[in-house]
Amino acid sequence: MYKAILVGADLNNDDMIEYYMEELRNLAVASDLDVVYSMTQSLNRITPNYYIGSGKVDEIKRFVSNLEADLVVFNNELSGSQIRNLEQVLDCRVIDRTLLILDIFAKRAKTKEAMLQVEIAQLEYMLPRLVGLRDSLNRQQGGIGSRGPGEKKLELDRRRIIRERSKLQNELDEIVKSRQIQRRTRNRTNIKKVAIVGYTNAGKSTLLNALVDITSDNKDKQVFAHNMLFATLETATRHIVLDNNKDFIVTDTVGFVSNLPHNLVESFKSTLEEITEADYLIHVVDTSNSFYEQQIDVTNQTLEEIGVHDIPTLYIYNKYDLIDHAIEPTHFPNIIVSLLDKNGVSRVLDFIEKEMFKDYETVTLLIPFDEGELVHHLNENNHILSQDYTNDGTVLTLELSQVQKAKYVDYIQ
Ligand SMILES: Nc1nc2c(ncn2[C@@H]2O[C@H](COP(=O)(O)OP(=O)(O)OP(=O)(O)O)[C@@H](O)[C@H]2O)c(=O)[nH]1
Ligand SMILES: [Mg+2]
Repeated sequence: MYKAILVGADLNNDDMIEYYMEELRNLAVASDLDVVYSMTQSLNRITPNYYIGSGKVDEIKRFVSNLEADLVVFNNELSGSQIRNLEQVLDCRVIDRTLLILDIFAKRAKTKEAMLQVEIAQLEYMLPRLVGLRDSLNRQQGGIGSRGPGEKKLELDRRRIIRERSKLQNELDEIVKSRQIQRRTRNRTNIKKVAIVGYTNAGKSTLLNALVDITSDNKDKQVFAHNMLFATLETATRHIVLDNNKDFIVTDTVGFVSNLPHNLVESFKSTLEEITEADYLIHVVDTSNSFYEQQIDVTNQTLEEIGVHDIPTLYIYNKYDLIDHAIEPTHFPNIIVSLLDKNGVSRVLDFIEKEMFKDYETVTLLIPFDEGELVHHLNENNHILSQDYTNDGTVLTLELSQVQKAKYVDYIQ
């Protein structure tokens, strides 16, 4: 295990610095680093050579040698020459937060699409930093940043990178195109689409699995849920049918972290599209994290950045079993639960139903006998409250959405 020292420059006395450093620590652990020390420096402005002041660099150097650290991880994004200058003085590898996140993503990517997305983001990160990175990767310690997904060695030749990037982009475009076609043919136009969003490790995949589990017998539709940052990098979509025939499509996708690298957001655009196209968002919050309020803000800021505005959102304050005090939710509508508890999941389902099918209305339709097909269709797809036969046709009392109501307006009694 490599020993790492974390360094955070606190620009303009940002009151989030403590939170960012905690996050950086978690990212480092997720990348199998042993964090031996963490330090911050208040900074009014960035110095071109080292980012931080040279006095601080000397201090870090002492810690590196006393603690025998293998690498120093900066919370701030460094330029190629800053990386090189810092490494020369500190005599160990230096990486930044972005490279660390890219490294975790590279480790986690499993599908072809995710691998391409990560590799494109890595190449984009490297292009403006070639000089610094070349020296850096020649150092043996701390194998971070030299490998793409699937242990593929990344090359540091400018022209080759540019060529490789456009090749990968073409491959990705092909995959994305075929997935979009699949999605369009699969989805009925009027079916509600729900996207599960939230900070990484909040319990999004756990929610998807629990929803499938409670509404169907199909156990092989479970996705990977695990106590690690960025367990999910790919999108999984499931069709949920409630007892009363109301149904929706739910999508689980990649989690967020603050300052998600811009390149990464860009290359994951196709994955994140599932969120921007949703009718509802379910925002899962890990209340056992003492910074959960900040995590909600980070998630909402990231959603804004990817172009999500005004999608109705249900907040799930999750992992309530892990805390021993009451919490006061600040976002509405919300529900406080533990997704590991079956009762909790039923409450979530009721809550989703109540919030999402708000526009449903009980109506009575009279359908002539020669339109038996329609009666059959409504029985299959809607919640029927009663059904009677009169001389004029079938009388159905059922729940309809406003869209359906407009469609069947001629039959309404
Ligand atoms: N104690 C407790 N653990 C939970 C609860 N919900 C989820 N977990 C655990 O939290 C961990 C992360 O859950 P995931 O569902 O993988 O989280 P995620 O939001 O999908 O995370 P990423 O895909 O990494 O972004 C897993 O180990 C879950 O078992 C809960 O209500 N209580
Ligand atoms: Mg997940």
